Amino acid sequence: MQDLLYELAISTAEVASVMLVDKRPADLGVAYTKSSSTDVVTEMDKASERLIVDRIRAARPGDAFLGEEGGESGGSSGVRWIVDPIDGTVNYLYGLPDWSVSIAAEVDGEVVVGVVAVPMRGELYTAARGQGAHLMREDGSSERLRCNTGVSLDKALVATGFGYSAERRAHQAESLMGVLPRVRDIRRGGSAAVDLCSVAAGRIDAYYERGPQEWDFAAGTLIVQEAGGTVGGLHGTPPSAELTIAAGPDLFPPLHDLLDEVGAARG
Ligand code: LIP
Repeated sequence: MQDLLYELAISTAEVASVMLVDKRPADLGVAYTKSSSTDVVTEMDKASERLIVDRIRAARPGDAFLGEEGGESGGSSGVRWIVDPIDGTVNYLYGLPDWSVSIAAEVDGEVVVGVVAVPMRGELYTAARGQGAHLMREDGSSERLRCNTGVSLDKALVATGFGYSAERRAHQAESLMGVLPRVRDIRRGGSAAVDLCSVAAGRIDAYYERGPQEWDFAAGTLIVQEAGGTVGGLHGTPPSAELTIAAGPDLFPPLHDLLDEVGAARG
């Protein structure tokens, strides 16, 4: 079954990616906003989620879904799909390249398949539990992913992100002031799923953020784990909206302690 879910996630992410690139209106605008005036949704977020859910449901009518735009919808098969139709919507709206389609499949509460498509880079990141993580490129080449190891905190290149409320951003800026002098540098890409795949690919050493939802990190965290990395929140908790951290196994503990010290899970 895991192989079937894996193939379905890959083909569905590819179809959604083609639609998001080929059918993006030149005058794309904001359809509506959610938690704040900067938390935007475009017609393409809705169209992508509809395409993904309809395509998977046609193949597997009994499965459940959690989608960023459509929320939860039930099923009886024990399989749940966790879908972010466009992760990095603001990047997509502005025509920046770092947006992605993120699809994870969960069996009996455990994520076993994760796929993140980054169409503007021609890249598809995939992982199946126990099978490793891979990067497939448009030119047909692919490679097995291994995250960076042996990186000390002061030499770590760390990605992070900020929420959609002014109050949350003020807290995130405060904890960032504590982080910045203690690491090599910070990157703000705009898509949690892309950032997590960059950790898996060794393009950055770590990622942390307060606020990402399950659909932002479900696929990416499996890809990091299958690339040899560690993911979690504070004090042994799993990744969550409270705080999501991803890093190489030796960098995770000192980064965890720094984030705890600067209050990154507060506010
Ligand atoms: C985005 C996340 C990103 C975060 C943004 C936003 P969206 O998700 O991927 O990490 O910093 O604020 O939440 O809203 O584009 O799906």
